[in-house]
Amino acid sequence: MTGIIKWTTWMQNTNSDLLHLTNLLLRLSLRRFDKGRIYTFIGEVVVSVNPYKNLNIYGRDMIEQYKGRELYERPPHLFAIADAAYKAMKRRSKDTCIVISGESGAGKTEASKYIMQYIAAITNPSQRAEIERVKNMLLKSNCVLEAFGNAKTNRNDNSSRFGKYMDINFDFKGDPIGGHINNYLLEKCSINDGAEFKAVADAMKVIGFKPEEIQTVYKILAAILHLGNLKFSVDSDTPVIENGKVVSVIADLLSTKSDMVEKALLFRTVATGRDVIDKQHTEQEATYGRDAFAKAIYERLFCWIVTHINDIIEVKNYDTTIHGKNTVIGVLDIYGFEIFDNNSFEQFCINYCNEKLQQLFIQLVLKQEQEEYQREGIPWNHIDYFNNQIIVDLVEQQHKGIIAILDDACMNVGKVTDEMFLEALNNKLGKHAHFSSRKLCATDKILEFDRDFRIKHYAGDVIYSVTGFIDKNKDTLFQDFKRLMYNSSNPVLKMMWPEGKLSITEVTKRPLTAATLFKNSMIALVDNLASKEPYYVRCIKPNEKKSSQLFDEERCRHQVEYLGLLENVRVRRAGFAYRQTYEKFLHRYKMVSEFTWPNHDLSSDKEAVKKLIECCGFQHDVAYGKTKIFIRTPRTLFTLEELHAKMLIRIVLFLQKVWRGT
Ligand code: AD9
Ligand code: MG
Repeated sequence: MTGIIKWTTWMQNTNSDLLHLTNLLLRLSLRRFDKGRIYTFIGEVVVSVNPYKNLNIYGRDMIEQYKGRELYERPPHLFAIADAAYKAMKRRSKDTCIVISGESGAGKTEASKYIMQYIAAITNPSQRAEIERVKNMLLKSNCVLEAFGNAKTNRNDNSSRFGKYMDINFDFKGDPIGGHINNYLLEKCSINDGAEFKAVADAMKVIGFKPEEIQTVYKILAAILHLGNLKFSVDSDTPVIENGKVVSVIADLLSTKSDMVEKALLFRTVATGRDVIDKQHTEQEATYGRDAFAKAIYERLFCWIVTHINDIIEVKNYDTTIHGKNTVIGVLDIYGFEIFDNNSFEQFCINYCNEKLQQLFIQLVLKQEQEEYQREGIPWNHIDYFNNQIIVDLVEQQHKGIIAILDDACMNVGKVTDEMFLEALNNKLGKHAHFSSRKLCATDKILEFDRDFRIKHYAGDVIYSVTGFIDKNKDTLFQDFKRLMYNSSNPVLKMMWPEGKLSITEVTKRPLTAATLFKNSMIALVDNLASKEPYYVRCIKPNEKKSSQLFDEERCRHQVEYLGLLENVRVRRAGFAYRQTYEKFLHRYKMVSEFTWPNHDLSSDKEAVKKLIECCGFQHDVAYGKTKIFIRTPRTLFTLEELHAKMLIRIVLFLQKVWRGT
């Protein structure tokens, strides 16, 4: 419990600078980490430090301790934030969302699982079988997606290579009735070794995949592994397949013919005017085609699994005219800011995603908060914060942003190279304060290579190598492979490749590029989150060694900075935890004062609220705006809630007496 009390008290008493804030947060986290207390509150944000060991803090007894309690009543815990989001959804019919962020291995996915488990545990008090079924589906679908979307990386043994946003829908009673998953696939090349084969197959069966579908899934995975073993050599300038046997194995697994697989690997059908010809690949093209094919099959498989799960878990038979609005809690488990030694297209996308989330945070928490104080005429020291909209624009602006410039380069006919893309960046963004490259500042020692460019992100500078940007963005798969899959005799596979039915002369529309697809999905995600009441979980990875003993201060300091925690703290320090219009506030609490219950005779609701607050002795902890009362610390609100509850009981007892005539 002490984590939050000491912290907030300190925050109110000091005017320390940012460095001090960081140090304090670090020291506090370290002390708590040492004692196995991995959670800390900053306002409604839970900061979590990965303990790298199993803690006995997620059991049924713990769940009972948080169920229905107010946020600050119990020590900081994920369950407290899950309960807060659930209560807001249930009491006020508000759609809410929990945004979990942090770097790879910081504990996001574990946190999202505990949140889901908590919600599953506290709902369905009447034990209805249908609700149990929905909950079971939601939990099992998580397990299936992890099996397909996770991989062992050097930063995390169970790294999610996709961002996941899951909506859980609730009925008017607050019981889950279905859900929906959106995935943001990051890498299309990492597959698990199949050790969990049985567990995953069982989970798929429970969710409702048919046996032949499960079999197809495993055949596709096997085919991808075999594609990885396929080798080309060059014979008289043309590529040939070295290990032909592999081709027939792949053809078998994909329910197609060996000669057709071989042809798709070595030739490309092109339309020249009215003629259609088979053009032989170079060895480089064949290798590129093979890898693109393997990645595309994997991507299709993953998307098909998500779609299938969504079909099964979507809300069914809910009549809003009878049952009222169904509400939603969204849980976002998304990759955090990544800075590696070598940063490429994937890191560019991830870091752009984090800029978008930071912008959302600024809009929802910082900007809105300050604007509201101004509107209400509350004295307020303006907090300086860096508005990262300029970086979001640098990446996504139409015609002028990096993605638009990349797409332009990819549209060029003829051979476009990564260097040409970099040249275009230099020409168009040369004067941008957040962009630089070696060509633009030759004296900059940090920019070591000609192929590098640097973005000054809100979280720090990241140097990206342009190598691979064009290929990864185009993400082209020769139409021949799509036709090959569409003509498979396996109906599940065929269904995954509908555009394979187009003949070469019909294929004219250029598919959207990878970066544009990612950008569109990020814009949609942020719009969706912005419509909900957000709660935040910020995960910190204490060290690179996956150790439960080490707290690497330097690494943690960096994370504290880029998770936006300091801005959080500063707003909290200066701000108010709760605000409400005078009318609504009176409606809820008027019974706690004789001056306001049952009605007041003061000149306005505002005056009545002032009287009520003075009666309770809270005048030091509130501010009065034009239309709203602002309460600084949650404790005041809890005390008001307690008084309200006590008065309710007294009123009920009184009424019972009246009815009984005693
Ligand atoms: V990545 O971006 O998907 O690569 P995550 O999701 O942030 O990453 P994850 O939740 O997978 O990290 O956590 C990494 C590992 O840390 C887990 O496999 C656990 O071994 C360990 N971990 C994380 N959180 C906890 C926890 N609350 N208790 C115990 C934990 N161990
Ligand atoms: Mg994860």
